[in-house]
Amino acid sequence: MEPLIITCAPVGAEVSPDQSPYLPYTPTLLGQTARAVREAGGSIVHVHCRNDDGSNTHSVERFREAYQAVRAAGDLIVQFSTGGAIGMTPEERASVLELRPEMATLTCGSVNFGDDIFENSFPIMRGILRRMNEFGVRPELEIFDKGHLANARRLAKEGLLKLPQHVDLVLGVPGGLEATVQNLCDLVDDLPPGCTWSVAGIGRRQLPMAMAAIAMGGHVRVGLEDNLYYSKGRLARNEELVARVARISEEAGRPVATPDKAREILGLPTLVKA
Ligand code: KMH
Ligand code: ZN
Repeated sequence: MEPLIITCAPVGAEVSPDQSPYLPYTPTLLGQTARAVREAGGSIVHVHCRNDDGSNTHSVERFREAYQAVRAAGDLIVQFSTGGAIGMTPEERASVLELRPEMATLTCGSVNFGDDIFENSFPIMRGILRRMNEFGVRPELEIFDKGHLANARRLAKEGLLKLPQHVDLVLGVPGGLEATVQNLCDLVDDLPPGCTWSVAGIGRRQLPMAMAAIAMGGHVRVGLEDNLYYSKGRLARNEELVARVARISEEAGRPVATPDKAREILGLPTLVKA
């Protein structure tokens, strides 16, 4: 089996600093977390940004600072969110692509998201993809529901999306596909040929989904964006979640990928080191 790529999503749009002291919601904190995540075995950092007061932002300036902070912390693959937060405009969500991160997410369809709707109509997806193509940013396809894979195939047919790509199966969002091993297997069976994949289980399903992916030959996303807890009632630090997955994978005989190895597996260009 290929070495395991561990993505860390250290801070998302739905969790707030008053829920956990371990959310790296400023560029400085993000840089510190990135360093610890790298040491723990992570190879990709998925980036959302906050203002100093903790509110969500998709400002290009804040993302630039975040990008520089992660890069200063080492050789991790930097992946921007284009999902942003509920209520952001598609233009806002796509604006940060001009910074040309190595990767960025592309959610492949609308989905109920708690009591909200995370809107990703075909025009929205096409708009984000055009910007990705313009700036040479590699998409990671975010799949929250089974129909999202069909949407990705449709975008490929239209010529906007090149396949295969790396696919992240986000399971357990209230309103999306539940985080069960059966659902994970069904999605993996339905992947376009040649795609690599990871799973991001939400909440307490994060660890079981990670363990299934380790055994199946997929890759794993963990982090406080998806799950605030290490165990029942005990808040987690991002690097602890990464270290636990790395430990389990090594114990199972599957080494963890360095960022450079992850670039090779994902077909990303080698990082030019300064
Ligand atoms: N915050 C969610 C509405 C992504 O990063 O691309 C969307 C999200 C997905 O987190
Ligand atoms: Zn995200």
